[in-house]
Amino acid sequence: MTNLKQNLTVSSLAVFGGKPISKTAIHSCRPYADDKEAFLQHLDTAWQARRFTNNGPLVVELEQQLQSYLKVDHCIATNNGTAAMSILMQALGLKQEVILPSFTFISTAHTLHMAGIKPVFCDIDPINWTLDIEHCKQLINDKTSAIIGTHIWGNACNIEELTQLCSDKGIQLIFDAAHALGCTYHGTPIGQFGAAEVFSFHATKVFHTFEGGAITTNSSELAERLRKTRNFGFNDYDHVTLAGTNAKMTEISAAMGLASLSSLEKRVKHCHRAYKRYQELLKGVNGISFYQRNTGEKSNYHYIVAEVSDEFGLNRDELVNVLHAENIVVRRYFYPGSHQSEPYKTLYRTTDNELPITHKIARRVLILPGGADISDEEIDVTCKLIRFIHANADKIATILRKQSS
Ligand code: T4K
Repeated sequence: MTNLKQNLTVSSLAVFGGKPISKTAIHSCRPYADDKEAFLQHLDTAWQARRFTNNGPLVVELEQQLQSYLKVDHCIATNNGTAAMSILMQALGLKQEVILPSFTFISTAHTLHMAGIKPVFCDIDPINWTLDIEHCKQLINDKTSAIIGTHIWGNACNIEELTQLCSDKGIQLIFDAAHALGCTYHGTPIGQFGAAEVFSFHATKVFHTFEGGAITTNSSELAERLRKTRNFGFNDYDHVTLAGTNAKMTEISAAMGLASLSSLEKRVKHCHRAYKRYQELLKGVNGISFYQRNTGEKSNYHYIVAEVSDEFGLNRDELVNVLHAENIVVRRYFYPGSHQSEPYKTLYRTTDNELPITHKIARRVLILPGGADISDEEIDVTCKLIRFIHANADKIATILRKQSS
């Protein structure tokens, strides 16, 4: 699959017209596709029963298994993480202004905006890259109805301080745990903090249902409202008791979830090994450092997150261009930050000076090929290439910059 150029030279790089090092794309988060037999068995059950959606038995079973895995009272499965966040905002009655990090997937800002709520962008901590509490405090005003923290790359926010702050101010606290299945905070599984937490089970995640998501909460009253909101507000066959939408998970998605939940820990181990292999193979490369996981906590290591600084010799975007040409599809999650994406850039004009850490990290972050399906060979090729680029950075940068001027 890879075309290890034996004598790698600057002129043989694909960005300068050479053959790409990999014939097929090496992705940052290619979905895993094991457990096929188990998936087909679950699917057959749904097929025989002619039960494909509307809170079917596979969805109910998956919710129960997730509840016991996460040690939380309620799990409400949905058709994706964005819809889960949307019905949670609706069920909690969020309004006016909500504080969130700019450095997260754009879905959260969009969900607020589309519900008529102003997203107020907060900066991040320079080490953990989660909400900067001091900045949060400055942004709270009498219109603020909630704070949404993102447990970025599975690293928990400072939950204790955020909980205290929200309780002092009388506002809601919820968490975007899209990256955090299988991760802990103070040894407790993420999924039971704040009023509720939202997971994504998108195909690119460490546990997936093709598309899917879930909300977890210890509040029975909120769980009941969420179940109704997920299904058009129906209370029974005929009675609609609140405004709702269609955010239901299908039985096909639940079949995938049931087939692969028990192998989650195996995939976490694989991701951890991949992370350590990268650290080992890129040790000593100036200008490449790895995002630190919270000490003493369990992490799923699903995203291989690096930071590219000036010492590398090429800037992050130049490195991305060279790697993409070689068919190595590294990503810049979450560049340029939600505050610099439309419509927020034009509507609110939050400047980079107001969010200096977001600005810095968004320009340095590099998601390397990883995920539960990554092979040693793909990691080795990627690292070999990055080492070569670093060793020849002056020459490569000179040609690239001449070409673009
Ligand atoms: N909050 C946070 C913090 C999030 O990161 C996300 C989603 C959400 C909320 C919202 O949850 P969902 O509503 O999505 O459940 C991807 C995912 O679509 C998205 O779920 C994820 N975060 C985000 C970080 O990444 P894209 O547009 O970058 O995906 P795409 O299609 O470029 O795929 C990524 C890589 O994986 C590519 O190199 C191709 C490869 N791939 C992808 C798919 C889907 C495959 O090889 N096979 C596949 O089937 O957004």
